[in-house]
Amino acid sequence: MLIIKKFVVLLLIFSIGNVFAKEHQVKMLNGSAPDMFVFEPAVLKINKGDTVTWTGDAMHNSASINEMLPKGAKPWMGKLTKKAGEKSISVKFDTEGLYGYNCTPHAMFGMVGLLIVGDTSGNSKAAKTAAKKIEEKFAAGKGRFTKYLSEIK
Ligand SMILES: [Cu+2]
Repeated sequence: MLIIKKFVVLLLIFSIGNVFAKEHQVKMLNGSAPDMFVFEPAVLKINKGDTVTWTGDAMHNSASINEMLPKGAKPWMGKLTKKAGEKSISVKFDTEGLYGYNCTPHAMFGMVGLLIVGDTSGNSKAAKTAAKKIEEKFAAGKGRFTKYLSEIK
């Protein structure tokens, strides 16, 4: 009987954890200038344990920016795809903080995004400083990081 009770409790804990872990999607949009090559939403707030999947066509990818990774967080890089049978990059976030990422072929055009995972107090200052430096080198999409950072409440 005790074993069954323990099992039920474990099962409950497991399913509650799953209920709270959400799946999010970031799309790649390609509008006309100046909205070419943008991630949508470019600023996404999620909880620790949530997963983000990027969707779009294969000329784009999603890659973490080293200077904008919270301490202990794993870097990622993977392609976007719409092809049947192929999977776009998907990342589960287990470390809280402010993340910056880009599409490596279009980083120079300001194809960047921000992820706010839970509490960002650990690295938000460092990530913001890095973002402003990176933004100075953009050939297009100038000011996007500044705009995105201003959207963080
Ligand atoms: Cu791109």
